Amino acid sequence: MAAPIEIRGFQYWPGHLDVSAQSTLLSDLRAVVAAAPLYSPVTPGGRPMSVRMTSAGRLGWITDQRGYRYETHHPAGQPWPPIPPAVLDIWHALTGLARAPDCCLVNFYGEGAKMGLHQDRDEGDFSFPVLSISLGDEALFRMGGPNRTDPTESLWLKSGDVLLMGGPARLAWHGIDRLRFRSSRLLPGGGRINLTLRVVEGATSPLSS
Ligand code: MD6
Ligand code: FE
Repeated sequence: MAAPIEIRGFQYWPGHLDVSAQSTLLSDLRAVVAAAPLYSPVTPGGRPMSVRMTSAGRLGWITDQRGYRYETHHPAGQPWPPIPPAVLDIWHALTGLARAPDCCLVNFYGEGAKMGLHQDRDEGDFSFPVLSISLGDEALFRMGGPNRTDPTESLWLKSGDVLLMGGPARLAWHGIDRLRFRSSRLLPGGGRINLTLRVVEGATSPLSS
């Protein structure tokens, strides 16, 4: 395994997945989306997000007028499908953890979609990292520090790139400013898929009730 590049505490493996591994993941994700269709989430403030979203795993991340949280079921009522084994393999190989993630959040970016600067802090234990896998069109990823006003640095994430946000960077602010729509040929209609793998366990999890 090649050593990752370190940027602002993030560990970055550019081109970790070759085209054949990317295609395999894509077909696995088509099965996920068939069982748990992408939907357009709304922020707690009532704003529609420009990405479409679904999840795989024991828990899925949800946002709606009631807030940000993890749920055991898709908004349409079915349980989330399992995380594809090929995705779990990447998690175990790059994190070195025996513990499997509870959630694989799937974000789909169509033309013009972006994601505002945020922290990932709905999980119960920040000692576990978040692993991100990019597929499809290139996207401008902005990385900051633990405070919203910390200086930021940007990076074009490409299809097959993998990024780990752990340790001191676990609560870093980050977001996607824009896409180079149709810069990749992986998705026939263009667009980008980002997978984020998370351990959710903890007292705030809905599983504890
Ligand atoms: C994206 N990524 O790449 C958005 N979160 O589309 C994230 O929000 C993210 O890349 C946590 C850890 C790594 C990430
Ligand atoms: Fe995030």
